[in-house]
Amino acid sequence: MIMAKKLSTQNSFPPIQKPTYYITTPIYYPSGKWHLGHSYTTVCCDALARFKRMSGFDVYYLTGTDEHGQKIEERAAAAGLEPKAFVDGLVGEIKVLWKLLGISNDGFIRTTDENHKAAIQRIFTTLYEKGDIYKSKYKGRYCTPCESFWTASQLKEGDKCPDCGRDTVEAEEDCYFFRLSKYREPLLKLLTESDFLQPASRVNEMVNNFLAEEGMLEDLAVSRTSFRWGIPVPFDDGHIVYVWVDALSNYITALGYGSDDDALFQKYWPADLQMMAKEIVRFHSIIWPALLMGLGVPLPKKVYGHGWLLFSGGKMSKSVGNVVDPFILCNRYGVDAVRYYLLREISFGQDCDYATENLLTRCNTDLCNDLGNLVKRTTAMARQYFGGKVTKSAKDVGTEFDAALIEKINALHSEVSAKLEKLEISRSLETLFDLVSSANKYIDLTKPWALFKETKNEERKTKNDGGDAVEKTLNAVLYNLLEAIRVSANMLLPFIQNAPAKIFASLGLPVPDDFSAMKYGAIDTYQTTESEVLFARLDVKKELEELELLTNNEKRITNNVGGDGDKEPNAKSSPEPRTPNPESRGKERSDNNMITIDEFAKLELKTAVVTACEKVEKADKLLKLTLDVGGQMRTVVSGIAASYAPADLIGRQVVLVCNLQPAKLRGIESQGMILCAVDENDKPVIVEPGRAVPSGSTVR
Ligand code: ME8
Repeated sequence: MIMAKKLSTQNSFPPIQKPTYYITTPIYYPSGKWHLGHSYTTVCCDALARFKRMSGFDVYYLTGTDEHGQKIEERAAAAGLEPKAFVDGLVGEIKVLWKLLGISNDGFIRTTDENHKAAIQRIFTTLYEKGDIYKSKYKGRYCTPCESFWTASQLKEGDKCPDCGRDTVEAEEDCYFFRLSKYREPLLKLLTESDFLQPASRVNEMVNNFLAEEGMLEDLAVSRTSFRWGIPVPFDDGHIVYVWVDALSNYITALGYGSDDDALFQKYWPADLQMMAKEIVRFHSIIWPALLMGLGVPLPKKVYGHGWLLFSGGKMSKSVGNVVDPFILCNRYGVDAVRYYLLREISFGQDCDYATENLLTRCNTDLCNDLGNLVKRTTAMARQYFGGKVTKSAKDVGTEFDAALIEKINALHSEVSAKLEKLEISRSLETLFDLVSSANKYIDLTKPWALFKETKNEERKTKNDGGDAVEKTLNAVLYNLLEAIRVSANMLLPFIQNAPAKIFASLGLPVPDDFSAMKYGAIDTYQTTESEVLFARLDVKKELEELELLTNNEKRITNNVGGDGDKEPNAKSSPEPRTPNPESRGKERSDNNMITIDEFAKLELKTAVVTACEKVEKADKLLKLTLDVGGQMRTVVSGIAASYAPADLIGRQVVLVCNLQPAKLRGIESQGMILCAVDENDKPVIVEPGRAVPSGSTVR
């Protein structure tokens, strides 16, 4: 009976449905080295997804990889691999990169997923049956890197691709067309009469170049016969679905559209925000909505084309080769520093020149000087003056400087939220750090050390106020500072996660998962501990010199293979081995320390990425590592616990001896050995490549 009653009560109060929020990055081409440009979009979306989750939304954050097409087919062939094996290694790497960068994606779609392929075939068939796709003949110019056909009027001077500026080739083939021209008017209306495409500056560009006049928007070739690596048109052998139809549709197929289970699609579509850089805005603001109109599917609410991260004056890009390696930056400066730089330095929507010097300076000024020092100074004073215990004060206790600080604390959430809602990401961090600066200034104004000295003043004590009033003021000052720190750290959580977690630990509080306590006075008593150093000060000159050495080393390796190093990302990207003297082949060792080249060649050494790591129970020295060796997983037990905590190793590249006989250590089968140097204290130091190379690369 009781049970029945309970159930009926539950039924009458259904759980409150949270509003949904669906956010997407582009799906990236696994065609070369992953760089800071990819990290930029993914980190921005991550900050927004985390902000929305903490604001009470039921968020679905999607990213993934765009794996089909001629470009990938050609790159795989150049690397001597099947396309699937080629992309598997790079997809494994991007997943490790996202883990390293703390990306909180809910879904990861690969266009080689079986359910995606089946859904694309259904989408293509539906559009064909509705008459929006028809068969005809294509004759014109084709840009292979962009996988785009262009009409004569669209080409740049010299028959160059209008998107990337590279040469196009003559192409003629039977193909299927999508009736894009039919959607010119609704698209024009969409772009000019709503906020669908942002920032507004991109609207003019799309309208003027593609939509303004009748006849400007031509039907789109949506099948290819010149290569095989793609999704076949289900009813016409030999035709492959155009890679952009395949790719754009990921945003709905990832939610189950076109499958037997479309619950996620029903729940999250239409997307609230689809983010990308400006070079692919045309695909997302013209082709994508037209395809959806053809399918009768609602349109995304907002498409946002942000600017580029520029390097040496041009767009940082795999094909140009001017890329900055996020693995190196994260391993050297920490994930918080890289995320903070990307989110703070770049005025969202604009282009920005990348400079490592700016990253290092941001670290030193904002993170180390402003935030790190504020936390360090405050928690040290709390320990020294009150043994760490600081309590909320009565209203009339405090200093003349309190009101301004408290006002800023109380305004922080609404001000930062308002900016984030407008996608002013960098400005929202500016506001946040304004509070941090104000708190530092408040210390200078209130001089807690002087107040403390006063509480100790013998003369006052004999006057019989025992220093109590001053002590209360000092407590109030520290309380205000702790509140400023707490609220700032709470607001920082969508942007960076490690430092706020350490801050909450030193405040003696759990890490919040929402913004419900953003007002001043939410905590009655703090029991703090002195904070560890949050951000070490970097020697900018020394760092730049060391990074240059690393980059030169990278160039040297690249020059050795005679290319831009990202053309053959898998098997062939390591330098050629030194040519052994034929005379020495197979020769006996000349003395006891020497081995022949043939003996050395027996070692199978490969690079691997650490994807998971944990301590081995009851073994102080051992760590169990899970390694991704070019898409294949290995377990290795290694005696390096004295030098590394498990978390230090996740995402790091190591060198693995792959053909070592497996051995059981503490009941775990160790399938290889990682190479370590031994330092001056006899402790192991892992051997890492001078730059991140695809996992599974040969070491020789
Ligand atoms: O275009 N600055 O994939 P892609 C800022 N597969 N953002 C950058 C950047 C830079 N220098 N470089 C890359 C594709 N990005 C298609 C997308 S979606 C249906 C298919 C980011 O690997 C930015 O988001 O070339 C850009 O739009 C995207 O990576 C291009 O990634």
